[in-house]
Amino acid sequence: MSYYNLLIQNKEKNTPLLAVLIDPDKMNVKQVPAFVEKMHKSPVSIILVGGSTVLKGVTEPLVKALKKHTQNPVFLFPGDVNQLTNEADVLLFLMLLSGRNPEYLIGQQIASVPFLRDSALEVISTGYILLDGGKETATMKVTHTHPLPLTDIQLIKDTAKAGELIGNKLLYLEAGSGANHPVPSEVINAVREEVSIPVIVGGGIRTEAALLEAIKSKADMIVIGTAFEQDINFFETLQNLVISKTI
Ligand code: 1GP
Repeated sequence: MSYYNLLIQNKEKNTPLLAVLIDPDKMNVKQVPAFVEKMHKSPVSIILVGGSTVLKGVTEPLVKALKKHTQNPVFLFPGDVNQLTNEADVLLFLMLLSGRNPEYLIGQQIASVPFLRDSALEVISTGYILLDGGKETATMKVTHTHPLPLTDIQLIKDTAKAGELIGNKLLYLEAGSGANHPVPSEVINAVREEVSIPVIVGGGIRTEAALLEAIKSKADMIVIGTAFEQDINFFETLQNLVISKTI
């Protein structure tokens, strides 16, 4: 079964999946075994790998090391075409729906076709919506785009719906890595009611309370990066959460 079908099946359970985001610039292959050991004792079931700016050539060895130590699927979450590798399981094929920069709407996607044409990666079309997280994030700087304001829920819903109508299979609501505040639950709920495809939420989730908020608002997948980067023991705070481990 495809990972996308597993995500759809999981959506029906109304219990989110938890993913850890690893930035290949911030973890080296030697750190992988200890990281994976902690992850296996936590409810994290998916590993996202990617970043806004990642040095060429560092993603593939990292993914290879991860796959050597874990059965958990690795989803590429690339900031650009240089982060593609066949060592992963899935590619979140991102379209930056919140911005108006053609390079991140279609340019990088076309540039990746020579690689993808002969790749066995499962490609999942993903509408990426950058929302105001209270500070300037790397994604904003790299893509030269502005996030959508949280005050305009209608615009956020319309953007999400447009993504679904275009054919996106997933939506990613992003407050930005290291955001001051995560995507509020009313925004997650509004988008989830608007679309029928799974909704991923990430950015600025650093506390158990913030995570509980995302779980309560029924995000289909919750992504945490910085909190694990800063403290590998953050995994231990997650033991008793109601998280799905379907994947
Ligand atoms: C960033 O949504 C992810 O793309 C995770 O954000 O690093 O703030 O957890 P954090």
